[in-house]
Amino acid sequence: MSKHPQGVIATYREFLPVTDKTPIVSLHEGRTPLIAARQLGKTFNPPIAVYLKCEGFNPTGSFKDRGMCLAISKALEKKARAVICASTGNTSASASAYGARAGLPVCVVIPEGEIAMGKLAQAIIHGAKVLQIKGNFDVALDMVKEIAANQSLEIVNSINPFRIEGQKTAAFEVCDVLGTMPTYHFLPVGNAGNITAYWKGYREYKDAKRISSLPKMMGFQAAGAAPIVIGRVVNNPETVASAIRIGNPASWKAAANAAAESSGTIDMVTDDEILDAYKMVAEQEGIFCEPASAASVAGLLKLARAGIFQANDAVVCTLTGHGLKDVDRAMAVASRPTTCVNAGDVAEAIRGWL
Ligand code: AN7
Repeated sequence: MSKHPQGVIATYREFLPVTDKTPIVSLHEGRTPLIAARQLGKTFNPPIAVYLKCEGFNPTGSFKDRGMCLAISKALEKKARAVICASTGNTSASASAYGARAGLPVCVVIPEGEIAMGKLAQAIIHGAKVLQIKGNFDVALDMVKEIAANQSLEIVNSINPFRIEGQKTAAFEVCDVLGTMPTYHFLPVGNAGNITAYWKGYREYKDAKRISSLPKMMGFQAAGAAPIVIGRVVNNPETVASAIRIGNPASWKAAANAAAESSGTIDMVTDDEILDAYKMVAEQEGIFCEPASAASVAGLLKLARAGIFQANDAVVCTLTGHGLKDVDRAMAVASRPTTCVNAGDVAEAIRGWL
């Protein structure tokens, strides 16, 4: 086997709650690229260094794989008979893949018609039991909590602490690659597990003296689904960013703490700002993320306009999921529609193009 450890548990074992008895279920998640966004940072005044942590490069195309690796390994260790989750799509895709690999049955409960088709396809092809409900993510999560308790199933939503443990490894990777910590870390916020996980990771790296200070945690909700920002549960959350259409986040308090303790913020961006950022990273940086992921970049652009940055700041934005999960959205918003021409007219069509 490789001399390099593969997967987040092998790489960061000393920071994770595993023992020799834990059967490791890994798809070689993690070690995702941290890519300098050269166009983006240049446009600010002053220009700053911006990096994109491209979590869409994980095995199932989202950051969920880091936490799922831990959660499924621990479920196997305790000999769970099956696992269950509610999901806006990515958690269900990841649970289905890791469950398949572990030989554990997976049940996913999702809002009917509200998750991106790529994510639904993933759950189906990996053989999960897919239950679509009339109701949003928050309703699905409430249901899953109740059913899991009654039928002794293992929940693999981020209320499972092993999910947060695995996801904190993304913060370790950022520091390992930069050789230091960023000044700011921007993230989309839905159920608020990921910002909680990054904050835990950064604090543990500081305690271990791998970094000398902590970044400011900058979380962004979609304006139509921004309970933490407005300070109350949103009963009918609405946003084009279906992954973060969540009105009552499970890690609400932990996320608010991460922002407060780090002198960061939890703020919101409109759907238009999200889609502008989504197109910008695709057109100018060559990276195709899903709409929810672009909330981090939209937040960065919003605060850059407000003039909060200084010349030496280094900013990381996490792009949480891959754009190919939701091709319908890409087709709907792309700046350049396709043109159909007769084969004989291609040369002529190109002439007017550049
Ligand atoms: C692409 O899959 O909640 O704040 O059920 O898929 O940790 O919830 C997905 C969330 C951001 C928000 N970006 O992260 C689910 C689910 C993408 C996501 C988030 C999600 P959290």
